Amino acid sequence: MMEEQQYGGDQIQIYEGLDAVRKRPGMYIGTTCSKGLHHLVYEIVDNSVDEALAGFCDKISVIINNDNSITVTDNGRGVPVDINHKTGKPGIEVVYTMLHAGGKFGGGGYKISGGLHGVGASVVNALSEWMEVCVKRDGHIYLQKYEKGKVCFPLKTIGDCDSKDTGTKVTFLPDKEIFQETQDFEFDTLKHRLREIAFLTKGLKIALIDNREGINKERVFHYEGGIKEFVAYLNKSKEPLYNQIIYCEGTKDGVEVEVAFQHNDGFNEVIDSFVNNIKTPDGGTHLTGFRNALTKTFNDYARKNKILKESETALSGEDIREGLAAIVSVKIEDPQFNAQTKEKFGNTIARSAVDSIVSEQLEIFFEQNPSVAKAICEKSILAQRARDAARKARDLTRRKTALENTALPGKLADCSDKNPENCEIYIVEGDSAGGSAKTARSRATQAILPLRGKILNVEKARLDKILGNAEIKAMITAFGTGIHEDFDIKKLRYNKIIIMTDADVDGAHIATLLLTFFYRFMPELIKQGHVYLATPPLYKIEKNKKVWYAYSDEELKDIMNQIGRDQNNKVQRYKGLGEMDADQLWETTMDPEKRILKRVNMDDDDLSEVDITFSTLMGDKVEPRREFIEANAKYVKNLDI
Ligand code: 28G
Repeated sequence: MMEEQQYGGDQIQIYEGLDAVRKRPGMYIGTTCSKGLHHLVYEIVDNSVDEALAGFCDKISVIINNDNSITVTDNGRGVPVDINHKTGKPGIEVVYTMLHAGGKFGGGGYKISGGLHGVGASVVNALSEWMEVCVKRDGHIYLQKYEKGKVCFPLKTIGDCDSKDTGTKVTFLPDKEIFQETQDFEFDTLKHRLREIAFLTKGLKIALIDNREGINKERVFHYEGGIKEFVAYLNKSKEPLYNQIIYCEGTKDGVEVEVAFQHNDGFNEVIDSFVNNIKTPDGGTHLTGFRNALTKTFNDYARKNKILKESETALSGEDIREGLAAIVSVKIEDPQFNAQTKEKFGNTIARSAVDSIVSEQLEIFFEQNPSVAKAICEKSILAQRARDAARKARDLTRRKTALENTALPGKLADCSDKNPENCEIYIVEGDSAGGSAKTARSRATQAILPLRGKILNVEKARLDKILGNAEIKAMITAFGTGIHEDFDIKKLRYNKIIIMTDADVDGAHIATLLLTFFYRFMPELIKQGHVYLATPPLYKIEKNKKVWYAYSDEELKDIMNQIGRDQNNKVQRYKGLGEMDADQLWETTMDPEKRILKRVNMDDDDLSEVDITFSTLMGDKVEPRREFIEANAKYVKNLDI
């Protein structure tokens, strides 16, 4: 690839041994659960990515082997093998057996990427039952093996190769003593992060191969368009507002900036931001810089071109970002992460670097593409109007909450206990099931809110229309928390919010509509585990006046085997909640002693993935939706949204 700069093993700086890592793994990789296990792979891959960012590597492969070990290979320069004078050891041994503090190495070395904790390969080695490193360099093939971080034998040459053939191959088996909870790698978890790295590193080809017995999966990620293709991916199940993906890049004050975005015709905003290839879910100054630039440039353009008159109020950032999908990626030599969470990116120079690069290039882009600028401005103006209307509608709901009980929705059968800790609310599909539920419930602690028909799809409506919808208004007032920036979990009137729908396709659809509404308007309800799905039975089995209920086909089979199959058996398939009388509904679905509740989870590490899930499930495009349902049937069952 590129001309190699002069480098010797000397440039590496050394700190301490690896015993500390085995004693307190959490200090180095965060946790020793599944997340920490996967983190090992990212640490090793990050070294290959650094080699790619330095311009010496364009291929990486990651293999999950049958014994759950991982092999990572790159075609970089190969880890140096010459003797490091300070330690008298080969460079490779220093890299793999000595703990390097911080991200910076002595001399000309410059580490750009680096996992959450930026601790590197030696930590992975320390936490591995064994690790094997094979380097091709200067026409030779070198090998060294380690156990729990300790060298097994001095670096040896095991053969020769073409001197143009260079690279590093690392295989490691995570130590069961450390990773007690699980040693199983998840293909989808690795896939997700490797795809992200590939988007963020244009031109880099990353393959993920699962060679475990009975599995034969392979994915290759390679994006010549880099983050532009990332934005296209975020918008894949949406209708773009214009065809181009707007892209700005540059370097200022040592900050390398890359930004890409495109609006879609929806109403949600998705901006993923990264520092040195690491996602910053809480944003930071790089994101602030981008938002400032966007707001300023659009308002300037709209005023200058009389799209917005002098007398009219400026467009807010929120209006301009309606339907925006964007990636903001910066690379900086010494990033300051928040010490506790490692998430907030606090370099002030990053703000001005992003702001000035985006402002400058965006202005030029608008001059050259007036139709795109106009489309975005017009959408923003519509958003502004809708927001004004929504504010009025919301003031109305606010006034209602001020009046508390008197303003509770008429259809709500509230519970009598006033301590929210003890209370739950059933959101029930249909008035007739709602009626049975009202009779069946335990009045002290269970409230019932029946909903008529399908609720509004919040993915397809603007805020003013959503807040005007009767069913949605009823839920907001019943829960008591308010929505969006008004949301206050302390005002929640029920500890459990339970969605109870028919056990059929329509019921599942209504549940998804409700979850979409919760996710977009009160995501904390889901994040804090307050949302549940009720599980009504699928079958009632009767024999000699005895009754059983089955909640799945499997359970039906088990029960039939247990009681013996004969003509005295009566099996009834429930088609809806309405077929059960109040007693049956209580016994099977509502009695806290007997019912099955499923709690809805969401991985808040990865909101853009959740966003893609909802817009795929609820959006207009049919094809991506079918694909999603087929590929993720198991997630729907697990209720991870
Ligand atoms: C396959 C699995 C993981 C790697 C290299 C290449 C060099 C290197 C690695 O140097 C010391 C510290 C930071 C620069 C650098 C080779 C310069 C010249 C390298 C990997 C010096 C280590 N020749 N490829 N480390 N660095 N791949 N893949 O680990 O400053 S690690």
